[in-house]
This record gives sequence, C-alpha cells and structure tokens, in this order.
Amino acid sequence: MLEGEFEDTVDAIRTMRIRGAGAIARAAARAMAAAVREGRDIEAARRTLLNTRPSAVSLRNAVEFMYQRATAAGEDPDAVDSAAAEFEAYAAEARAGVVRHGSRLMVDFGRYLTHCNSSAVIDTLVAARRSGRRFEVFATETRPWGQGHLTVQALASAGIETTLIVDSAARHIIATEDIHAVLLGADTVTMAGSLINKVGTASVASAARDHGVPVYVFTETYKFSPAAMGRNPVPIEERPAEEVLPCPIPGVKVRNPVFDVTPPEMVKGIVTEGGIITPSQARAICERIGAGDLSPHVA
Ligand code: RUB
Repeated sequence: MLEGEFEDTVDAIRTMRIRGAGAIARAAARAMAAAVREGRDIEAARRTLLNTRPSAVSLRNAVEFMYQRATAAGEDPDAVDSAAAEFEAYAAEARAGVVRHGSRLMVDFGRYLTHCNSSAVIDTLVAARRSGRRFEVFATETRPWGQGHLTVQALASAGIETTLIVDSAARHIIATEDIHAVLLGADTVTMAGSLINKVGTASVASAARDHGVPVYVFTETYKFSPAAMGRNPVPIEERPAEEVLPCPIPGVKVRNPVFDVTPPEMVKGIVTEGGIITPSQARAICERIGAGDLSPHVA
C-alpha cells in the first residue's frame, strides 16, 4: 500500500513508470518537496531517492539542489515548493536551449540513428521537422524494456520518416545506410567527458567511430556530474533478471546492467543549452556544478 506523493513518486521512478534522465530529475525535485510537506525525514528522503536510479546524475543534482534549499529554508514547505518550481523552470529553459542548438545539426535529407528513448533527442528532431526539415531516423528497439518503441511512435506521429531496428542491427545500418550522425541522450556526463547512457550506447558509438559517423550527445548541463571521475564514474544500475528472462532457465545466470560508459574519444559534440561543446569542455561545467551553481549554462 503506497502512502502519499513521496512514496508514489519513489515507486514510479524505481519501476520506470517515470523514466529518462530529465523526467526523473524533475519528479525527484517534486518528491523532495512532497517529503517536506508530508513531514518526512529529509535526510532519509534524499537517500531513498538517490538509490532509485543510481546511474543518473540528473537525479542526484536535482535532489542535492532541493536538499540544500530545504535545509537553508528550515524545511519551510512553501519555500521548498518554490525550489521545486524553480528547478522545473530551469529544466524547461535548459531543454529549450538544447533544442535550439541541436536542431541546427539536422540537415534536409539527413539520416540519423538513435538508441533508447531520449526526450532531448526527440524534442530536437520534432522541432527540426516542424521547422520544415525532412530527414529519416533509425531507432533501436532497446532491449529489454523496448524504449525504442516509444521513440518510433513519437517520431512517426510528428511526421518523421522512421525505421525501427533491433539493437544488434545498429552496426550494419551505420555501415550501409549513409548515416549522417548518431544522436544520443545522457544520464550522466563525467568530468572527463565520458557519457553514461542506456546499455548498448557504447557499442553504437564504437560502430559509428569505425565508420566515421559523428556521435552527438543531447543533454542539459544538470546531467553533468561534479563527482563522476575515473574508469567507473558512477555505479551502473543492475535491474532484475526477470526483465531479461521472464521464465528462469535452470542453471542459467542473468546479468542486466542497464547503462554503459562511452569514452570521450567516441563523442564529437555535446549539445547543451549553452551551445555545442567538445567532451574536453565538460570539466568546466562539472566544476561549476560542483561549486553549487545549478543554473542554465550559457556559453
Ligand atoms: C533512458 C536513457 C536516455 C537518457 C536521457 O534510460 O538512457 O537516453 O535517460 O533521457 P531509462 P532524456 O529508460 O532506463 O530511464 O533525454 O529524456 O533526459
């Protein structure tokens, strides 16, 4: 039995009824406000939320922003509600910037490939289509959750020529279909400019590199991590085996890591609200966020 908005949101994030780095960050900000309104222990609320999707720094940055605001305001519910609204307004403004800069990359008759279901990528493609450009998008199915089905529905209903492929066809399509660019979302961008995104992203990016196809990452800067460094910059979330194999096979183990790390050398550009940067420029943004400045980045 669920009790109240906080628990309901935690459950929705954990079970992926709310998913995608941007959506979970906004939901987490609202959940922190709900925790204060419901008189919960703010420290416990923060820990609970941080554990729901550990690979998404967007969520961590939103929770820490709310935690700082809540403690500074003596956990005043009105102040905390305003902070959640401020985060949402910031996220909307940042998204508009990503779309503005990103849609410059789409060319008429271009062919693009995307993996998983990034609302930053989709919003940009839809905006480019609405401004009159015609292009084609290949989208991977994205095992085991099938987020690619959401992607193709959104693109096709916006009048974009859309083709669904199985994940393992990505290299073949990149090799044979004259793809202009691979477009990806982000759960986290690290100090070193590495990308943490849906598992399979690194394989798609490596196929793109092998065939000279540029990879662009579409992300607001609140998905940049002040702390994510080294070879294993964030914990990679492992989800239940049943998502991969609903009926267990005796003697068979299942692994279900749901994110992976793409090194900066495989990324040509990161489309942020402040403009398109190179992975080596990620450090400065991460440092700004580490210093507590969570506001739209303007180049
Ligand atoms: C979603 C995923 C998306 C990023 C960016 O994974 O990997 O590419 O979260 O999304 P999951 P957005 O389905 O496991 O949450 O651009 O919408 O923030």
